[in-house]
Amino acid sequence: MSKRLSEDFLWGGAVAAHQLEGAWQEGGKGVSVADIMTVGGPDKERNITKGVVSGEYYPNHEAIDFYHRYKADIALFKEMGFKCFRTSIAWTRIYPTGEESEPNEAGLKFYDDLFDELIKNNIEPVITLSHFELPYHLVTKYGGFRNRKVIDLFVKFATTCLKRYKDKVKYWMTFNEINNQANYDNDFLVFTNSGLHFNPGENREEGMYQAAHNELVASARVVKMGHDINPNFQIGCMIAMGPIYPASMNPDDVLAAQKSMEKNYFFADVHVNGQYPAFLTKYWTRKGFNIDVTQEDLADLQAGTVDYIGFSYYMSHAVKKPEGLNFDDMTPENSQVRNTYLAASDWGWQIDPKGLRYALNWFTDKYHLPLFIVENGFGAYDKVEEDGTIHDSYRIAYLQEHIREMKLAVVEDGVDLIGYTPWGCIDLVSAGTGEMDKRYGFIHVDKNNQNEGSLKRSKKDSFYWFKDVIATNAENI
Ligand code: BGP
Repeated sequence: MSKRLSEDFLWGGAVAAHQLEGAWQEGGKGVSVADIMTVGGPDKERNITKGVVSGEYYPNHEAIDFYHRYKADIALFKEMGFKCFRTSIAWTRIYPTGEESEPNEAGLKFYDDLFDELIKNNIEPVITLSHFELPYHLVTKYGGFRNRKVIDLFVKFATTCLKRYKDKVKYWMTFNEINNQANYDNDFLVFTNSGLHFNPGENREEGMYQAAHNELVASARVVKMGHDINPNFQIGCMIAMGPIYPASMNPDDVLAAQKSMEKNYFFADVHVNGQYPAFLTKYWTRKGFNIDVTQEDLADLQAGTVDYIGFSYYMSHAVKKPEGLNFDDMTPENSQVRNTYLAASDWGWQIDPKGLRYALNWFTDKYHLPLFIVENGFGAYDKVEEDGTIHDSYRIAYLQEHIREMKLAVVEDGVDLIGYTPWGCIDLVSAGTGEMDKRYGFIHVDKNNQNEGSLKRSKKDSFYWFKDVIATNAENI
């Protein structure tokens, strides 16, 4: 087996439209769920407002103004040697409310131009169709993905994109981090994924499973449609992967970890195998959940299985079986514990490079499909020195350790890996907190949490480091 990554390994970077484009009302764009969220912080939740409220600051509205500056930014990606660039298509640029019968040509043209610019620079676009960008209108009118009507509207949007860009884009993903909503007690995660607000007294978990099912069906229909439009398309799912370890060698904790993995990652089972695993349908029965799953849905799931698994990896987790509760009643709140072997970022995300190797092997053992690491990175505060330099050694250290483990998974364990796109390759608005000062980039953007700054771009130390990693295909790591 080769000791090297393949020469066509897709090195690049990843972003999402709503976190960097800005221009929230330009080119006919409609309001998305990301446009109505304010800024939080390490200790403050991001607030979801009822529509756009005057006087509130919404960081995604301008973001880093990539919409107007993408040519210069792509030149910097090219300078780093990117082979690919992952971004999303903002649904509300194409169908501003989600319900128009015809797409918005200005929105389609923007992505034509963006993809042309990438291709001109030999950078392959890798495109997510839904990255926390649901039209807000579909929340107010239908309650988001809980309503089956939204399946059809998503398929319409996705089909428009797959047809329009069929000769420009080969790698697609359907729903970003679809499994985040497994944490159904978290208002932010269920809202950004599926546009869900729960009524008082409603069973949140059951509501989440219905919305998730509707998304899984929508995804499968889009995969099937995509393969008909262009058989060369590679269409993947996108899973937020944080392996869940047992807190001890107590068999109860080992089983607790396995059960938690099942609840978080069954989404991948459905995407890959085209059917629900038995542990989940039995769980629904025990809980008395009544999920609307039709015969047609089951056929759709079978017909639209994915070509690869895209995933994000930031950290791992650990669980302890809660005393006196059975496995069915475990939630992240009552079972997760800190891993005492690991340090954490300023936002409490525990740093675990070996967990990435573990994740790559776990996916491979379970699904036997090519993998694509489409997000990995270290959110940190950066300091700009007087002379304008930024010495982000902590970020280099994080990425270096993760790339080392990734390489081991490929060259020693034989994992089939398409590429690696670190998250937030240029500083952008944090999805979780809305902060600008939680930075991931190789490229610094002069803007802070208070909406101050010139938006000037500058290269951090990690820019030169990652350029060398790509140029040498990580030979020196
Ligand atoms: C993932 C999302 C991204 C991104 C990243 C970092 O959950 O797919 O959109 O933002 O995490 O998270 P955050 O921005 O909260 O630091």
